[in-house]
Amino acid sequence: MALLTILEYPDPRLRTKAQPVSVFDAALRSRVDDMFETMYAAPGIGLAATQIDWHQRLIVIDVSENNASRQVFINPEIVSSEGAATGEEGCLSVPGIYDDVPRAERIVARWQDVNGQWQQGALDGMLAVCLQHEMDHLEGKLFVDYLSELKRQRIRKKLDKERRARATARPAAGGRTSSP
Ligand code: K1U
Ligand code: ZN
Repeated sequence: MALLTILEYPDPRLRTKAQPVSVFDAALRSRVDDMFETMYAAPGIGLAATQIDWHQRLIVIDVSENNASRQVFINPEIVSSEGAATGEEGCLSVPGIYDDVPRAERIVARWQDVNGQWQQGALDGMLAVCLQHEMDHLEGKLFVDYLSELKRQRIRKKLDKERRARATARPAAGGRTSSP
């Protein structure tokens, strides 16, 4: 298994629209394992393939408290939705930022499993919110797109500052460090 790099906002690759998965093979199952490992390590409750720069319609989610309920959604579609639920969301591609996002409260979704079998289910609560968030990723959409331009500007500045601070504290591989 491997830990994958998660793209961070405003990386333009996060805006790529993902293509349908058409091959259900061992390589796909290995990719799913790597995505779960990366998601648990982050830590997070969901991860879309877009976030690891793989532009296929693949999502992993585990909203359990003990990492014991892995769910894989391939080529997901929302069949119907009802109700409105606005709640605070985070995103591994926008680290440390949380804000309110309007979502449907309940959804009926269909998707393929790792064997290519179609599944359908009625989802609510955190699972419904998380699947809607992850499906946005597959369209190249981020939760910050629901916020004002002013908030997005502030978020970009904050993340930029944090990235610069990280780069100063730990120079990139191959970079020189000054001696005391
Ligand atoms: O898509 C992502 O970047 C994952 C994201 C999913 C999500 C969270 C909240 C609402 C909607 C979608 C995250 O997992 S952010 C981290 C997070 O919420 C969390 C991390 C550890 C424990 C519990 C939650
Ligand atoms: Zn996200």
